[in-house]
Amino acid sequence: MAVGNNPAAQWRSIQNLEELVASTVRPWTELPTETVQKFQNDGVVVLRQAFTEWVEPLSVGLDRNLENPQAFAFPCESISEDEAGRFFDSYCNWQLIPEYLRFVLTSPAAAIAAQLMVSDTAQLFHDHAFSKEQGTSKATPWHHDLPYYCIAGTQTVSIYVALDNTPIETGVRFLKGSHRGGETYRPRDFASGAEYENADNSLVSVPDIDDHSENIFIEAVEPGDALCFDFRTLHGTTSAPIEKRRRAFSTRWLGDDVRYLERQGETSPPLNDLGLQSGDVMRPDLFPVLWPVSHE
Ligand SMILES: O=C(O)CCC(=O)C(=O)O
Repeated sequence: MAVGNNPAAQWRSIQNLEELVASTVRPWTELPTETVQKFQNDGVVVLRQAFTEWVEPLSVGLDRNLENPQAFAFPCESISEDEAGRFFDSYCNWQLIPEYLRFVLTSPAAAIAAQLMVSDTAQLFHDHAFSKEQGTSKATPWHHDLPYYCIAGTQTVSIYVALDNTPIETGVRFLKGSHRGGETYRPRDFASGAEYENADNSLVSVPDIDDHSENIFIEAVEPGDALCFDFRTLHGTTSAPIEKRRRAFSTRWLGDDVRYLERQGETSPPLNDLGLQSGDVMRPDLFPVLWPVSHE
């Protein structure tokens, strides 16, 4: 497959989503107050073994995604033929991959998201799966996720569930407190590291970040651990070679204050046809509100 993002299958495949949401239950898992405070303060926290029982089904789901990328939505390859390894990601597949669907509808992710965001509601934005194969030595460029997305708001979280053991050298690093910096950084292409074209002059370039400064949050993770981070928190990796494949399955969550935002440049996912105007609530028929559980 060519490097880059290739729209493939239509992700909006479920017609009776409301019914499905109403007929499923997402469990409550209480987070310690200190964990929520740490997330609010640092913009990132690790939850150890929060999703252990999900590692196997999510790995099966990701295998479907990896083996037949074109059968699913937005597969993306970030390694060209003259580079070693494979860096694959794909998003908006929760309606297409049964294991991902079960995770969003029945795992504690929604309850965890609501608590971390300090939000009454948790609305699913999308899922995003990643796989870096052995031999890949491509850095994930430093970036934060908010400007890639057609939304504005401060109550957001990605819950990035590790599916493999990942040592400190090749794990995702975060710049602690960067979600509170007030800047919005120009999105960058994962394959080239170059900035996307964007007419929005309020966006600034990501500054040089010292990978080893004391403000860096980096943790070795095991399968079932979750890295939870605000959409505004800067993150990236070094180019240390991947010695054993490292996969992760992430879900992206929106809280009470999030609204649609018409961006001036390309967004990723490219959700250009939502029929919304800046300031509108994100459509619950496409982005279901999964917390609170309606019939509890
Ligand atoms: O796994 C990676 O290298 C990148 C993850 C990432 O950028 C994200 O989850 O937003």
